[in-house]
Amino acid sequence: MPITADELKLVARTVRTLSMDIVQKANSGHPGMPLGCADIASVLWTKIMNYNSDDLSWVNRDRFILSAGHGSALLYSMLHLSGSGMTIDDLKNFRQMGSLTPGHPEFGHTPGVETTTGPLGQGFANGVGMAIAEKLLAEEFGDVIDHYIYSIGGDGCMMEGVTSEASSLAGHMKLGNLIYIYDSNRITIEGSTDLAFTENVKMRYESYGWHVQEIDGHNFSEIESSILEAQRVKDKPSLIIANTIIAKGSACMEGSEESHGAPFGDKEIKASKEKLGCSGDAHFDVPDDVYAIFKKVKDEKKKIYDSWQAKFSSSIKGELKDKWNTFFSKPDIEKLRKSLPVFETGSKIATRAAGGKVLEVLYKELPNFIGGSADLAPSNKTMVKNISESGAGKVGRILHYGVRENAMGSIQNGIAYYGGFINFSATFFVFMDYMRPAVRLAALSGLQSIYVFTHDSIFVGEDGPTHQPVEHLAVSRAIPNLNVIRPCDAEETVEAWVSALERQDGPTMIALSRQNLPVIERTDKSSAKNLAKGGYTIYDCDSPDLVILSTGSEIQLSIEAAKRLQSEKGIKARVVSLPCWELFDKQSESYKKEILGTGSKRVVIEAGIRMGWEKYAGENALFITIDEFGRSAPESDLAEHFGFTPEKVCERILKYMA
Ligand SMILES: Cc1ncc(C[n+]2csc(CCOP(=O)(O)OP(=O)(O)O)c2C)c(N)n1
Ligand SMILES: [Mg+2]
Repeated sequence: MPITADELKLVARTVRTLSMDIVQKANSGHPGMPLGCADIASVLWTKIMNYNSDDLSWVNRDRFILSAGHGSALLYSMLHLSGSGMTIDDLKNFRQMGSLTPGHPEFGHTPGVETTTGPLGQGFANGVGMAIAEKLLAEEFGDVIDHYIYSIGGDGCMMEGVTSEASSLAGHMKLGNLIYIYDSNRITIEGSTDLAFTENVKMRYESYGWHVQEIDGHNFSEIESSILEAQRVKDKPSLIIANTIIAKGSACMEGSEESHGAPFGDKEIKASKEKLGCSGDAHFDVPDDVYAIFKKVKDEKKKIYDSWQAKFSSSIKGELKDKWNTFFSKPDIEKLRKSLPVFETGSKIATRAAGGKVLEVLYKELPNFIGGSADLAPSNKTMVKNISESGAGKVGRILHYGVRENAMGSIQNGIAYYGGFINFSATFFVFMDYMRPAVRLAALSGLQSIYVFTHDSIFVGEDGPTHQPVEHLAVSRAIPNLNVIRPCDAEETVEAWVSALERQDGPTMIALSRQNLPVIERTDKSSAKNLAKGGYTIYDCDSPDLVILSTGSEIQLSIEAAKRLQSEKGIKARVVSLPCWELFDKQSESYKKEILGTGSKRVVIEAGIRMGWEKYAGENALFITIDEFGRSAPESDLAEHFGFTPEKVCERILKYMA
């Protein structure tokens, strides 16, 4: 029995009363958007989306992204009504410590929440990543994968630059599985969009190559028919501009920016409920009829789910099943190790080039390994031959993001949210600034987004300070739950990748050099495998007079300086490679003490700002760091100017020791 218009009306009314109550009880939150989008959400959850509320991780479910994350009360209401495990008590605990209903949706925290949203625009960009993942998975496994990615975003999402970048790429790639609904209420926090947003969104999206429709977002049949039309358009992503009224259904708040981000107050809520034909005194009330409607919806959707399961069993078997399992399980690292490159001690290779050699193996050995650069692949060394590439109207395992770092970070998170793939992005380290919002969200959401950031210091050289990161290591290390790895040579680069592959519950950043670096001479004790511990002694001596702490390209310099101090001055120095602070911090106190030594003399050598190093070296250490912007000059002149030569380093250490 199809859902009738009266039933939809009842569902939407319940979404409205619930959303008002949720925000009121918390005494904080955003009621305007949920009321304005209640009609759209009711259609989506009852008539459009395929899902199984008893199996929220079903691979072929339609994805729903609330890009306007402030409207979380809407999503939580839908998760309750659809029987996805959210209870009325959860709704009553909106925005409270430890509840399943935080202020903005958090992936990994609340079952049924597909992406962490709140920073506007992110959700729309995440969806593009999901759409890419869906298409790639369908290419591998056929039509057992054939679903849509739906999202609702508001004026704010439409204004954000990240949305523009992502939408431009989605149009180019013809991601027909994307169906975005723009909650065009023409209201943002400061008032009417006339204040700051008067462009023609329809024309803009048409020029991106999208299929665009405009509807009355409160008319059930227009909502449904526009979505069905969007589904039929296979070769273009779809935007449905839904003209809505913020706070629709409320007594006095309709169309007002005041409804955006504050509870209505008891009086307005009572009046609104009465206007909607409900009791003004009932709170968190869900009529039995509404539960009955969702029972009916669930039964219908279960049939679709069951027939999909049958199709899956009959089509994904034998070798295809094995392949499927490689997509959805952790890679066998020990097996992979047999194929990973080894490098000759003393030979010189830039860590970005070593990273490129690793990528060749990963692309070959792991069918679910994908990624790409923001138009810097030749410099990042991320191009691999004979691997499918994305382009106009097609997806590929090598993604050409174009010059769109901002969207790249968020699209890559979308791929990670989706699951089944291991994915990386690449650019110059200095341009990570353009993707910081996404890096932060990957860390917050525990996503395996991997970053290949090359040209990791002033030793970029002639391109000058615009292209020379100095504060970027510190900025990255400041982000909780992000592993920042700066390998010192090719061997550590291999181990950095191993670490990134092992880590499935958070992002890993690999900072790589432009310039050639020698492959360091190692003993069993100083094996690069120690990178897994974050830090280790790479050059040792008995009872050292001082300990040098360093990373990346400055390790060779540190070892060279240590050798000179010993041979010329009889000063004994140990060099500690600390490629990943976050991993080192997880080691036992005794291990850390053993590595850092107990003496009072410590030297830090890193071509970046000093910030943070005090934690390992103490305040009284010598800091050979770069606490200003670099210069446009050849690498050797920069080393001379900033004191990163063995002579200058030894000079400063001698002064410090005295
Ligand atoms: C990147 C970012 N900037 C600013 C905000 C703060 N903010 C939250 S909602 C909002 C206005 C959103 O307007 P719209 O999307 O039209 O939502 P509506 O008021 O219609 O619900 C702003 C500026 C944010 N969440 N994210
Ligand atoms: Mg708005």
